[in-house]
Amino acid sequence: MPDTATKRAKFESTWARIRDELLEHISSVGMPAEAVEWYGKNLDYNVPGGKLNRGMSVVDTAEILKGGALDDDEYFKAAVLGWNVELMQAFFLVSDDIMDTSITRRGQPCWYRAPGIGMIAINDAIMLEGAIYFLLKKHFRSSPYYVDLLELFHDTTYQTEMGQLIDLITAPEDHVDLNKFSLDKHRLIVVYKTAFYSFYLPIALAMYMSGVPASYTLEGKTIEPYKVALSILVPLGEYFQIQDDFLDFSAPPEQLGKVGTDIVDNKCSWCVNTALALATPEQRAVLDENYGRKDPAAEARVKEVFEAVGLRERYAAYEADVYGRLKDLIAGIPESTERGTLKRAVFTSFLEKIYKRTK
Ligand code: DMA
Ligand code: MG
Ligand code: MG
Ligand code: MG
Repeated sequence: MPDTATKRAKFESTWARIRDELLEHISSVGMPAEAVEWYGKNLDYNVPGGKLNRGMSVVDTAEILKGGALDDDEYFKAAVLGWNVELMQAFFLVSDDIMDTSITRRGQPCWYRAPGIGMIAINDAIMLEGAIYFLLKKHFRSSPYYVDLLELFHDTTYQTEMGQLIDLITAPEDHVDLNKFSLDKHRLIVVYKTAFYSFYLPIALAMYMSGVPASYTLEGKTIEPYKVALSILVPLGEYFQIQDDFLDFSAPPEQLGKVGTDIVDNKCSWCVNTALALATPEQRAVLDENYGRKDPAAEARVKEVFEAVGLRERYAAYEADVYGRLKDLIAGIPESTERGTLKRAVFTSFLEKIYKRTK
């Protein structure tokens, strides 16, 4: 198999065609040149600059399920689905940065803070979402699994929005009450706001494209492959968001590409929940006084408590433990060499992409 850089370059090379299809379409329905130009900037600024893990996972999974290289047509179809996941990600991130009052994303100002953009970014986010359904219709309208794709994108969007809702209402701007946080609440938030769209969506898309049926029989047992996939990808997504929470506190912005805002934003993150469980009464008082305050000195005092309770060591222990548990879960997946069935490598490949990530 080609190395990651080669795979990435191949996936990135399909973006220009997809972008042109979107721009040609809005031009063909009569949008003026300045609208086409605006949309082009929106697409270029917000879609291709990330890690592309989600998008590339569609292609990788399709290859693993086929058991060999995709032909040009199969590759392009998988890439369209992959870029659709990246479009969905861009739609969520542009909105998320407004709601989280974030500063930077992927090493540049958040789109709503870029010169001349402001709240037009809300409509730009909604147009990024619209692009998904334009591309699905254009490339999959005559596929037998078109409705499955549509439902999957719609259901996943709705789940993510529910997750964003509970993320936001658990973090009111004007009222800090750390008693309302818990690791159970955290799990619910992260499964809904991250795991479904970042983990289940790309794999399930590749499964539909590869003709994986809703159920099949293996050694006399009925397997429901989409449910099996969900049962691995939800805990994998939970791990990924815990990494996101930890990096928000611990990683230098130059490395992360974004400035962490969780402490100032009063977020129910893994870090504050873990610190609450470890804090002495004095440390707890510091957290109560300083968490969720729009003041860099208060944020620094919270970070001191995070360091003092040993959050970095806790995180390292959590990561080692969850990696082992996920490996065991994956090893338990019933597998066969038959076409159209689930393969363990789909999940190992995704796990290895995120294990010990630093950005
Ligand atoms: C991520 O939440 C969830 C979505 C749906 C974008 P977040 O605010 O922790 O993301 P980030 O740290 O990238 O702003
Ligand atoms: Mg955010
Ligand atoms: Mg957020
Ligand atoms: Mg975050």
